[in-house]
Amino acid sequence: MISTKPLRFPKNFTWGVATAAPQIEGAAFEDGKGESVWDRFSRIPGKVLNGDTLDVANDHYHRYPQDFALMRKLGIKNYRLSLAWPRIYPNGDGEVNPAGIKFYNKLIDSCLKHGITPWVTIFHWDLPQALEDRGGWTSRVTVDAFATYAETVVKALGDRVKNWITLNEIRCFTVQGYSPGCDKAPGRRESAQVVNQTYHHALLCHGHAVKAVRTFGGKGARVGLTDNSAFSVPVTETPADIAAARAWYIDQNAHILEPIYTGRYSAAYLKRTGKDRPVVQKGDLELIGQPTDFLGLNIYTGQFIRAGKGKVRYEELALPADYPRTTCWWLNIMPQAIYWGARFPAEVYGAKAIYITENGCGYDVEPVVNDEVQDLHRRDYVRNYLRELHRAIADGVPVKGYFLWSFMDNFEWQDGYTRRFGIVHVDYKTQKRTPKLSAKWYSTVMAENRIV
Ligand code: GBH
Repeated sequence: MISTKPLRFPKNFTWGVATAAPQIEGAAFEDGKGESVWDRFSRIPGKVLNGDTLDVANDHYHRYPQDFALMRKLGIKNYRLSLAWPRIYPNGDGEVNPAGIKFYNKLIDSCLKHGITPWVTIFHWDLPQALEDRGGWTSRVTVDAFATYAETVVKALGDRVKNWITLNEIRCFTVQGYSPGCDKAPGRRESAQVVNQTYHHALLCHGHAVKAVRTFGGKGARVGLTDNSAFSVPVTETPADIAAARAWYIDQNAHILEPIYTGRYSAAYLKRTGKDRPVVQKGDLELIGQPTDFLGLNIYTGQFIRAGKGKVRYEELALPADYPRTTCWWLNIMPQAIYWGARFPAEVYGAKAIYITENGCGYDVEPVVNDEVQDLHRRDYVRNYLRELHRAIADGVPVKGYFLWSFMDNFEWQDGYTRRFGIVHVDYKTQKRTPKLSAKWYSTVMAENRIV
């Protein structure tokens, strides 16, 4: 009989699932929670598909004990969640809302009681609207307010939470919220200089959060950023194309990963941005460049690159119209992105511990057969990415964990509730949760610590 060689993951590999507060909690105006930029943005006609709002979402605010029970049943041991800043500080700064702290205390206790380790993201895009009204990410007022918020939550939860993620995907709440043509909250249209300044302010917040964890996090606390870097895939795995893909990767991520890992903006970045470069104050880069414990990466897709001709270092290739993708126009299926996406930061910046803090896929249509959502497209997507992740580990890339996005279908930002990313199906009329085929498959992967 022919046997298959099991693709095992290292002992102690962290398997988990991820969500974010604004996408699942609902209770958008309950117990003193303030308005977030997404609460406001979703009410502007035409911004979110079908006019969907975050008001109720998955009602996780009231259903978290049942959700944790389901996670336990599926064998999920690690859960990446985020905290809603406007629940803790309804006005962004000023008075803390005790009901917000109380809610997260109860939630973390329940999570732990179900045998699940929480991985807490301090900020996942839901800026208090009150701060947006005072300039939002263009202003250092937001940075100061964030520093206080980060300190407050680390002090409140740090006795039980040991894994902290500072910010989720800086690009998505800066460039995609403040640039012409962008589609995310708050939907402003600012100049290149102002947009570069918003990155810089977000980087400062990352620094403040690292400081808060070091100061108040207690024993064993660890902290890192989650970035959605731009990921490249060499067209051929030959030295010339790999070098080209690496050069492209360095150029694309200079404004976020360089200052975090080197404590400076690279000469190439400063030259490229010229007079649009961010204004940097004394002490900023020291704050931003403090050592972290890991790098979180959300890897979904990539850009094909090959060596350029003559003096041109690289060539970006456009995808054919019929290239395989999910229902999301941007989510082209490219498993090798997870291989190179993990490998380049280890090689270029010396990242010592990498966690894939998100990977997954979204579809509008998922077949129901005999009452089961048979999402074989998701099972296939995840399996193919995991094979490439396994290859990265075998090649010596220090990948320590993987979190599947998402535990359950949820509010997919500008795509509302139409686009489903969950391994658990949510019926938004009844709030019934039903594990899909992919959830059962992933349960076996986690239990056996290998690709099945
Ligand atoms: C993640 O973002 C988010 O962290 C999560 O909240 C979300 O639900 C999940 O993925 C699924 O989307 O303007 O060309 O960049 C994923 C990264 C970056 C994907 C912005 C969509 C828009 C296309 N996102 N991108 S583009």
